[in-house]
Amino acid sequence: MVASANWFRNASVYQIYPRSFNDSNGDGIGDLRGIINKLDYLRDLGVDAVWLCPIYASPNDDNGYDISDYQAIHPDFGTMADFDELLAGLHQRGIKLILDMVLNHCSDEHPWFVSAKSDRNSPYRDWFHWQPAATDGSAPNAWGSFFSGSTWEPVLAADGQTDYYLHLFSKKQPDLNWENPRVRQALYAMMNWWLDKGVDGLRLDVINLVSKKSGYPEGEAVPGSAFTSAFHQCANGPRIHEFMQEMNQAVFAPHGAVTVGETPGVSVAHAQAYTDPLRQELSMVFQFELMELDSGPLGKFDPVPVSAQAIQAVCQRWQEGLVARGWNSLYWNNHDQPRPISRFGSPEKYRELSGMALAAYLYLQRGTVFIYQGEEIGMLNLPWQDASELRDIEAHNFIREAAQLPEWTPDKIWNGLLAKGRDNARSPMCWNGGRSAGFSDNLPWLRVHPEYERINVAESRARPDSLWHFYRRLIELRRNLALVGDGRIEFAASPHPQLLAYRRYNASGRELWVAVNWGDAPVLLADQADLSSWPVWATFANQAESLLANYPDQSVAAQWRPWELRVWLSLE
Ligand code: TEU
Ligand code: CA
Repeated sequence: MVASANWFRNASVYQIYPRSFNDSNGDGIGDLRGIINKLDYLRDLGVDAVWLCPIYASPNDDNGYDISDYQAIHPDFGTMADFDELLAGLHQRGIKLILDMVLNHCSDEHPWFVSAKSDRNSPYRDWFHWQPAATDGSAPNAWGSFFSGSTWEPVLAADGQTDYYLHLFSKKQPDLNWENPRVRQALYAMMNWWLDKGVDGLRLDVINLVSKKSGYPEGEAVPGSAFTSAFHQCANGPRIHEFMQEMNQAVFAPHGAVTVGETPGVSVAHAQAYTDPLRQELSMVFQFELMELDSGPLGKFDPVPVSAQAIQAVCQRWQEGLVARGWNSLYWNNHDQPRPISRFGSPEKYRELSGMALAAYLYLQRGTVFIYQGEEIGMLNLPWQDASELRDIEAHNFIREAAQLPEWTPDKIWNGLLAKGRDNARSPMCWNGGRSAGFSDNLPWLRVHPEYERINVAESRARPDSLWHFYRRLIELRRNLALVGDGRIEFAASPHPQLLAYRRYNASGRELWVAVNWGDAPVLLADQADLSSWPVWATFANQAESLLANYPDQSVAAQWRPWELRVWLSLE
């Protein structure tokens, strides 16, 4: 067994978006009791931990990422007693709980901000970022928010003066001022309160944005980047590592809590600094490079095709970059991203085959795995009909903003949303072929996938060769094979652009080989020349056992079938 402080190294974490997981009381919104009712499902899948997206009191401008009380459960989700029961039920089954902490901003309805906004002399005024208007009365600088429009919102004070407050996300998500030590202490005390309850870890929302440069320098938009200039000015700011170390000492270390920082835009070098155990900052971070591969010149909603080689290049850079210091997280999707088979796989022709190939390719690398609800049954993006079906603030703000810009036609806007909109992931979990896919006995808050009768948990569990059973085996294999947690990795130069492979090895002398044909087209390696630059599968396979496969017959031939996956472990 892996030492307990490092339990996360071989672990698979299952992410739950509570609004969309399971509705127990028929109001169309998933809730904590709904999760409690599915605890045996999580045990059967075999996951080591659950990451729960925000469940706190919130006006839901951004579905709970705008928190108005960090120590209260949103009534839509249930009560604190429900929470305690959920935590106990997880622990009874040997599953750990990771809570989502939104520390960069709170809700504009949080009492801190209500006070700060109403009175310049409020003790909470300095808990936020306030700036006077520019000389012409406009916003302090030209920063653009993640959710379109300016990052600055004007507030008219009693004396007739206008001040602006900073919000990197929606205007209902004012940024907290981490320069003020009282803010940091309040957040640390709040997190300690949750950890004292027995919570095992924390996912820290956009944590690399909390240290702002003094003077809010405008900077320039970086061409070809999915992120705005505000983002570039605020990411990995001047005091960020000091803050992470202080928080580690005050909160994480005393509880032995595992942490994963959501850090858009981090480089390998940044990630080393955040996750080197000697520095005592974070256990790991979510980096975004796989998620940015399909962003075109106009950003996230301008999707471009992604090659297998591009995927391997990102994986290789991160795996090699964090091998000596630091730790990777491995994920294909979350509540902000589209469904991975729709995005990187073959949703129509080879839904399950490509789902298996994607999962094994990434999740047998070195790092902690994060599986997003529905991924294990191969859920897909939705064929949305029109904007009235969408619920996400990002989508609606984008539609409004892009409609004013000449480079965006209505078709281009809509195609971008179909491919990349966040509601794709937030559509309710499909449990069975019954009413509302078994998610609710009422009309859900967001449209159910129209193919729920074909793609659902009951169907997938009933079929031994399904994607669900593949995920269960993969999770088990990760946990039981030390090589997956601690082994080194070497990526293979490929004889064909569509073939990706790597091997894992450690001091034991055993080796794990993983290879995938990344595409719908079969690949035939014709001659010896091709094979010389490729792992010699035929030789290796003679002294190895097949551990996982997505075709029933694992013949080791020069012929690679569509999305064929081969995972081999050398014999002892
Ligand atoms: O996301 C921050 C983030 O960087 C993105 O994933 C972002 O949501 C998306 O790319 C916008 O294009 C986190 C949360 O995961 C997200 O749900 C919240 O909306 C956001 O922070 C604000 O709290
Ligand atoms: Ca409910």
